[in-house]
Amino acid sequence: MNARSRCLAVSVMLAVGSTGLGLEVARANINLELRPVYQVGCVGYTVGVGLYAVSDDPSASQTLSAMDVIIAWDPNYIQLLGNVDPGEPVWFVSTFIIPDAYGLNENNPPQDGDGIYTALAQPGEVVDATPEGTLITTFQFDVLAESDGVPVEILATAGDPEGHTRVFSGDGPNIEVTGTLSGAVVAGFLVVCPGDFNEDGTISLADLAILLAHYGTDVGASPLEGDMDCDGDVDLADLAQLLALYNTDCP
Ligand SMILES: [Ca+2]
Ligand SMILES: [Ca+2]
Ligand SMILES: [Ca+2]
Ligand SMILES: [Ca+2]
Repeated sequence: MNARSRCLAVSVMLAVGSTGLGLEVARANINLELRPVYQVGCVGYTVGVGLYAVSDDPSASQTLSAMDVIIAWDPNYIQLLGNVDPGEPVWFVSTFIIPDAYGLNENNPPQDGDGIYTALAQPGEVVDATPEGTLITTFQFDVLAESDGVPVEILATAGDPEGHTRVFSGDGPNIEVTGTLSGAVVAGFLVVCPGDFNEDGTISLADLAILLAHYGTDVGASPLEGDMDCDGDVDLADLAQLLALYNTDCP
């Protein structure tokens, strides 16, 4: 039995199972999520948007062998710089392949607001998608302009001819297990006066107090909460930058 007929046989069995027994027989799927769901980046700095594969079975991981993921963003506000993989899993392929079959990757990384990302597991290996979510890769964007928030989306389909976002199971060849797709929002914050968190025109004790109140925040700190270097945390590097500007006025 070749892969295609095996695939058909599985579909037929599932169809018979669901109608014949009146049971909900569905292969569990792998959802794709972009995280964090919302973040503020400073104009001129880089933010990371993580692509996660999430088992939709809350009690069990599922395996995957490959995926194509179409992402879309507003290039007027954020610019794709590429993607950075975590140390684990180690992908065989993890990039925006050019040329792709759908006219989506006019460049690597694509710059015009859409692109199709491909991940392939090492030959003969599979990758677990856990219920909590497995980080596949992190898309890096430069924040170009101020905004209340622009979406980074995962599109089900795009391109000409039409390409699809697809996740392939590690259980066998050509078994698609694409679940739900959910995106993220990136806001752009323009830092007018670094260190002036209360926006009164001077860097003083009130600003230091704000920084200290948020000191130790690991992720999600806003640029007005003491995050001087716009990396989302409030740590010693931020405190040092504030102290270097302490008791000065905004330029
Ligand atoms: Ca494109
Ligand atoms: Ca101030
Ligand atoms: Ca920081
Ligand atoms: Ca830091």
